[in-house]
Amino acid sequence: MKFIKKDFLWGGATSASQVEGAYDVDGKSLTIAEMRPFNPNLDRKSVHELNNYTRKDYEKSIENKERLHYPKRIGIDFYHRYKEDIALFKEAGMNIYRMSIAWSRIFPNGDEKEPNKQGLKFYKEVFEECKKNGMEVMLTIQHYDVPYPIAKKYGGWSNKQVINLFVKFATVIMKEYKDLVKYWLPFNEINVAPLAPTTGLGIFRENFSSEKEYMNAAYQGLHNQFYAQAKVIEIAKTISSNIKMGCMVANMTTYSSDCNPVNIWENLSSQQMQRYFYYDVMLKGEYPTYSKRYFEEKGIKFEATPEELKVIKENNVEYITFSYYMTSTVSKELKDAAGGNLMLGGKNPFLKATEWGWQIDPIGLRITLNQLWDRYQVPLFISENGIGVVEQLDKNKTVEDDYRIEYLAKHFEQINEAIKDGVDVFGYTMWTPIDVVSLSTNEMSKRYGLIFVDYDDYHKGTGDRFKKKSFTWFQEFMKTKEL
Ligand code: BGP
Repeated sequence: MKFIKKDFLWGGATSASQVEGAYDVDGKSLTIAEMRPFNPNLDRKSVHELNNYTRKDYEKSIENKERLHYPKRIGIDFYHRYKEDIALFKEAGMNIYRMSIAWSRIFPNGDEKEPNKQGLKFYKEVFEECKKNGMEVMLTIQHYDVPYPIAKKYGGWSNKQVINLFVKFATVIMKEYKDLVKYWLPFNEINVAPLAPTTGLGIFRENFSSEKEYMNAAYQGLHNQFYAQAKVIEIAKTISSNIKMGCMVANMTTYSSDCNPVNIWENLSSQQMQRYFYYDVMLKGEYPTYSKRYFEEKGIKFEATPEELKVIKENNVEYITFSYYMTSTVSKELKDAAGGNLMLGGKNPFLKATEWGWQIDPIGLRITLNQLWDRYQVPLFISENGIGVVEQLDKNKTVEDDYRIEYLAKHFEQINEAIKDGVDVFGYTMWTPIDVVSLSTNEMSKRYGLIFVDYDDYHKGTGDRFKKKSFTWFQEFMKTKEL
């Protein structure tokens, strides 16, 4: 395929808690991510039930010295092997690496006076390694890994004190890394917060007397993140003009299940509250009118002061990044059954799905890019996209992952089409350049990488890295893509 855009950023994305391991090394504290229970027997299509784990389930894991049941505590040992990994990303031809920084390494308790020097040193070395290898860094400041001490002492993001802790953390790292990191994303998939409050906000259901209180806390937490992000943008302007602030949304594009206007409306209103609401707040700086009706009808209440709203209004992001894995469908019937909160929508008879039920839709990416461009007219970046598959090394110590090559090639083609449509897309980081621990299932066996990592779900294996067929394909694509 001939890709028409020359100065395009191509790379891979990972997150701290899914790759680093070394969960208790050099002063780091435990995070929510590393305490998330692991249930290897769970049916693949119902992994989202993991959101029902309770505080007790999480806390039990602190006592549990059996680290193997908590795969994120070992990750792929990126903490010790990052040089090897970054060299492989370079060899693949990548010119950007999206990664995240663990708050728990910099302020392990959240409220220390001084940052942890060992944590700062680790990331400086990683960023320098990226520079040395000709890669830009895109840095997510929080990627689903609220430090447990913050969840415990402050009750997570619904507490406004957490805003100050986060802003302090972000300020420290912006000052420290302003010359090494160009692209900054305060929160990963900010729209997942109300859908999975423990993962996104570090708040637990049992801390609230009713479901209603819990939802109020979730939206309070979300508002606090919107405000914290705007505050960070405000401060960034005083630190360096080199810092480019963007947002990151799990872009759950859906279609109406048919052409019945009833369903078309339900789809639109669901797209408003699951996608546009977030972009609207972060790009237009205001809570959109439709959200006010939604909150009123659902009885959702949270505190947003005039001062906070002013900061949100005045400090918007410069560009949009989003994750794109699949699309699904929406109907009134489905929505009613899910109580309005559809995480995974309905089936689309025109699409094939992965083992986890994620429906593969390359054209949906072109549709999404056009929709976002029409509505916001800011540069767009696909910060996650990829296919999770159960894989094993074959006798030649590789994986013949033709399905991944097909998945990536078809999505690249649609990005190209969107660029021809006139959409301003400036980069792409695949999820993932290398196998990592899965976010939702906590397994190693849901693999996304161009590079195979020799660990199983119980971390048996050498941890060694092996190139899959898709690695060579991508390398070739990088050499031959341009006109
Ligand atoms: C996104 C997250 C990533 C990631 C990816 C794949 O929502 O930002 O952290 O892991 O999804 O999800 P999973 O690992 O559950 O397959």
